[in-house]
Amino acid sequence: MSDPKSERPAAVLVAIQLPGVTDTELAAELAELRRLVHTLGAEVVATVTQRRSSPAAAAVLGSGKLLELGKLTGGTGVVPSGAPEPKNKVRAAREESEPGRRLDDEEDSEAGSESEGEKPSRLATLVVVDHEITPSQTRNLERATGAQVLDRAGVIVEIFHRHARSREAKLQVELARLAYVAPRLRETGGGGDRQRGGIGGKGAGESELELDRRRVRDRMAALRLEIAAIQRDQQNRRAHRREQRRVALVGYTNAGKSSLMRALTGSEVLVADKLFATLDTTVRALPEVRPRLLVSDTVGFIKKLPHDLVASFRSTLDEALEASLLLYVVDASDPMRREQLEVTRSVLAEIGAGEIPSRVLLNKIDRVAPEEREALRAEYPEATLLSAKAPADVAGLCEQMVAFFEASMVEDELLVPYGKQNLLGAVHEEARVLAEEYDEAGARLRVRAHPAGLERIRNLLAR
Ligand SMILES: Nc1nc2c(ncn2[C@@H]2O[C@H](COP(=O)(O)OP(=O)(O)OP(=O)(O)O)[C@@H](O)[C@H]2O)c(=O)[nH]1
Ligand SMILES: [Mg+2]
Repeated sequence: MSDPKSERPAAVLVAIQLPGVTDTELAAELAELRRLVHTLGAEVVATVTQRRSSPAAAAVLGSGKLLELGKLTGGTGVVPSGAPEPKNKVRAAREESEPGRRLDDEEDSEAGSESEGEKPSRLATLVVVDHEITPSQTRNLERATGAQVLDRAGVIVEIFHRHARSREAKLQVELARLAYVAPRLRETGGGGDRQRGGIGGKGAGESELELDRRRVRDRMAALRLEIAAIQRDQQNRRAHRREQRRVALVGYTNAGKSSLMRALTGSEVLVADKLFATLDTTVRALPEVRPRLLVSDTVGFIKKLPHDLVASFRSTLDEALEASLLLYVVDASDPMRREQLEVTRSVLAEIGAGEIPSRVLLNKIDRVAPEEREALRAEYPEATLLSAKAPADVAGLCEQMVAFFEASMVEDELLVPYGKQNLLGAVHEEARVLAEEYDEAGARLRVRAHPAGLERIRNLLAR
């Protein structure tokens, strides 16, 4: 009797509803967090939310809600006081003031569990907080719940860790993980958190903490060096592609970028109903399109992407920066599509891609009801509505891409002498041959190409 669902670790989501955050916004936020947790391989069995002006300093939730959370995880629901911590006095002072804030804590609070207030069938071993939490909040929550505690950034870093496939992505993720772990090491004062970095063993004269910090620093430095070497290599490869026309598929995670990439180029890139399925950029040529047109599939975006990951994955996005056309892929069936497009736009603007010509693709239109399609057309008059699953739509997109570059192409005549027929392959890569005639001098080709491509061919022919 093995129920695969029950083999997934059970998780509880914790969120504070800050002033100004509507119920709908909170629900959308939690839905995304639930998907992140699901991608991580856990199953959300309950959600604890609380209205507060800010997360409680000690353990995010107020004491009453913390007790409730403790019941869901089998923990005490109380942050033990008198723990041997450097910050203990401050924290103890805060905790003493908690009873006075209890009323405030309970104000308007609400908790829901997945099964309509019923007790979840099993105790949760993972608590995921929808806010950035400090190392001491993490520790306090861990003590009060007896469960592992992650915040949103932590969950995303873990997903990246599991999905990284290329050497570079693996190194980037390790760097981001260490950056996430390092400040937590700093405040732990040694002890149990050390193994998170996968490191240990003490040198003479160094405290555990100093040693850990040094090791993390050394490892981060080594990683940066190795990544820089890989990137130099990639830059060389990219320089070769630079002459060619490039289109980049960019957008929120799960919007359908890889699906479009597959449909457009026939490449076997991974498509999965998971967040951050793609972490590496893949570049492929559109089949049968001349001159060659390259398409790149890129890592997806998410709101509140941890800063270290943004930095890490910037290099992956350099690919997008070199494109002449950006296709913003949006999941049209997602109620949060507007915000998702906004996040994508702002991250790309941040890395300097704001000026690149772009088009919006409203994907997954097959999942949108006809009347809503009309509303979408009105809202995004310039956008293309399509489905990566409809071959006719994909063919239309391909035409659209070709048309975009057509405007900058010129027509010309080339003479390929009989002695240089070996260059015909190169000509066909760089140009579309409209007509060809043979006379005593060689092949006279009427071609359409980009000026730069034409120049390259002329240089080859002149050699
Ligand atoms: N119904 C429908 N589903 C789609 C469409 N395009 C993509 N999907 C599904 O959406 C999910 C995500 O697709 P991907 O192509 O992996 O998305 P992505 O943008 O590459 O996601 P990341 O790599 O995580 O950033 C998959 O389950 C796809 O099958 C579409 O046009 N219609
Ligand atoms: Mg993808």
